[in-house]
Amino acid sequence: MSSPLKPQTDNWWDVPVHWDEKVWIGISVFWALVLFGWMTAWGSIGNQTQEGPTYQVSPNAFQTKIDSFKARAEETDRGFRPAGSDVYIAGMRYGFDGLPVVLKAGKEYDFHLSSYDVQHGFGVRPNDALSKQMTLQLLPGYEWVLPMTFDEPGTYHVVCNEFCGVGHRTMHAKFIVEK
Ligand SMILES: [Cu+2]
Repeated sequence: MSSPLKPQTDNWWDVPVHWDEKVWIGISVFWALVLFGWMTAWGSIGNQTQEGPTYQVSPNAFQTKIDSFKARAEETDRGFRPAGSDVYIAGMRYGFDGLPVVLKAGKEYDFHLSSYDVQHGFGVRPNDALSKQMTLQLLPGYEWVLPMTFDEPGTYHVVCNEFCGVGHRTMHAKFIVEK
């Protein structure tokens, strides 16, 4: 079968670029630079960028912190955490240690995030709007401290979205935000 394209006869590779094509190339390059600059700037000025100090911690040491966090939560009604306190969460095959907890809406909490074994995802989404998802990473050996505030009361669903083994799809947890 022959090609449906007609063979070129003239020196088509040596034809100057037409002026309107140059204009479009210029617009594309300009827009690419705008987007690149915006992406870089948003890392500093965007208020949804998650930033917080990270400390080295062994999984055992972090488990000790989680255990004392859970013991303190048991002293309160349904694991309620007072505003301004610290919340400790560890990913592990296959669950989240430290959850569930009950938080106060509109109040800032310092979340301490780590993992006991491998890298896990920490995807948080309100139960009634599952597409509104925020995704963070839980890394073994590191404790990431992030101040977070949940303004809307409700149940928040936590999933692992970093494939971590055969039981990955069963990694679910939740926390509750009250008015
Ligand atoms: Cu996983």
